[in-house]
Amino acid sequence: MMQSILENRPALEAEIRKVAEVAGYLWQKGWAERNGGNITVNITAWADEGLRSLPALQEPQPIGGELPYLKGMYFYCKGTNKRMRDLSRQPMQNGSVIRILDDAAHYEIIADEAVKPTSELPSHLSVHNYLLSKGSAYTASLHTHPTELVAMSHHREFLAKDVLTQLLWSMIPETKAFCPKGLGVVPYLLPGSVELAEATIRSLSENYDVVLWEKHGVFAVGEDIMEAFDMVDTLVKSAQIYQCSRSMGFVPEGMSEAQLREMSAAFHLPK
Ligand code: 2HA
Ligand code: ZN
Repeated sequence: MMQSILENRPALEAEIRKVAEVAGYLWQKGWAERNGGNITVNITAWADEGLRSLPALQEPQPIGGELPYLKGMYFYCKGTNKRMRDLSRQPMQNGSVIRILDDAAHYEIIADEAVKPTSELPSHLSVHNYLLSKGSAYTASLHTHPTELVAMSHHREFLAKDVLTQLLWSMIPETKAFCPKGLGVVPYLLPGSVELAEATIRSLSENYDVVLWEKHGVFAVGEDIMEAFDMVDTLVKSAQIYQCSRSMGFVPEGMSEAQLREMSAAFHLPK
């Protein structure tokens, strides 16, 4: 049995356990068919000397651009073509740890096995580069396919700025409290493309933590993977209340403007 970098590194192991737990939720919720979705976590804070001195398992690979803030950083990445349901049981066989080289343009895989990182690596890494450039404490990024939110993104009227934010906030008080920046919207773009990565960063920079990729899924960032998951889960709860009401034959009334303002004041929310 080969040794895992998680052995004798309880803090790093706890972080990867969270990733595995979230991957299990994504599968159970039906948001992760086949290899759908991606997770990357900046684990540089847990990269001790021993981990930093591990040799590469493979030739350096291009990251698809130069991302200066990532120089010398370490990331856990879901593997390309790997399934969330498998990752939930075996995170180190369905994902790997990479090191970004000093040119900030190449990475190498260092542990546990030579599992090639996600097809969305360029977009995930550009988002991490953006977060670090802003001095953000966020370490985790999550892409998943939540059915109700993707369904809502097929309706043109819902795609205008903050229409969904207001609608989802008004379904249940917790949504505004726990997803206080709302839901950004990115028009349909080819999965894995540089254009999608750039549009995602533009939307995050308008002060959103969760953005909806039209007819595809969501992309969320947070201090850890659990926080990113919780925001998506909260938004989906609202979407379900809306759709449940519609399927019972009525348009839900929604909380009033005054009730939403009262929430913002009571919980010291930004919007
Ligand atoms: O990697 O969901 O958008 C699987 C995906 C890509
Ligand atoms: Zn996807």
